Amino acid sequence: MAIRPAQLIKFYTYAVSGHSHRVELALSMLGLPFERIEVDLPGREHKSPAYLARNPFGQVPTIEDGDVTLGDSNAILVYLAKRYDSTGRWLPDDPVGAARVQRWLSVAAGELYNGPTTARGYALFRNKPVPTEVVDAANRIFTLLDQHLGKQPFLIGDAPTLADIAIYSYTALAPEGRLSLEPYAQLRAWLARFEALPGFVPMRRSPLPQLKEASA
Ligand SMILES: N[C@@H](CCC(=O)N[C@@H](CS)C(=O)NCC(=O)O)C(=O)O
Repeated sequence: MAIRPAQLIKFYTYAVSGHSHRVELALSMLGLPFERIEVDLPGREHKSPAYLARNPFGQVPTIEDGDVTLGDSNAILVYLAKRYDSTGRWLPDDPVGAARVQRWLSVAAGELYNGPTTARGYALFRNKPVPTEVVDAANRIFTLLDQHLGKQPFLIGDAPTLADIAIYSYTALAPEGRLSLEPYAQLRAWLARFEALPGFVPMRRSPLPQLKEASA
């Protein structure tokens, strides 16, 4: 019998946060009941004493599941899979499978963050040109992913795992960072395979602001 939460999982999120989208994907793909609580980031609610008590880093996402309060998207993915996926499909228990998933969680917080996530921050929230080194970092990780996904359908093999959930959101959002996925056919095919999975939920797309001309 599937293990279910005793109550709705409280999911503190912000609509345009890719880190939060990771968690929404996991909640939805694992079929878990949850309640969405929008945190007013522009109003700095994430730095209020009440929110900091939940997540001292003052960031979304955060979840509350009974007496468990947890921040950090990748930590939340691990928690949800360990707690509720008794099949071990999303986070294998064997040492090699678990390590392979962890490797991509590290990439999500490292190379992916330094490339596409950062590019989106410049383009969407700071309305600034994306620095060349950030574009280069994004293209390096896209090239690597494209080659890797030419060999197998999902990141650690034939079936999706937390690795795919962690890498999906900011890869799919690349155009919002003024980055093109056009050169990466295998990567685009993987995005389509991932989007066809049961429980997939799209992320709201944000229109890019007009780039401000450099003023004298
Ligand atoms: N390591 C964190 C990063 C989360 C993160 O950067 N969240 C952003 C929104 S996407 C945020 O809350 N930014 C506000 C801030 O850092 O003050 C995770 O994986 O959840």
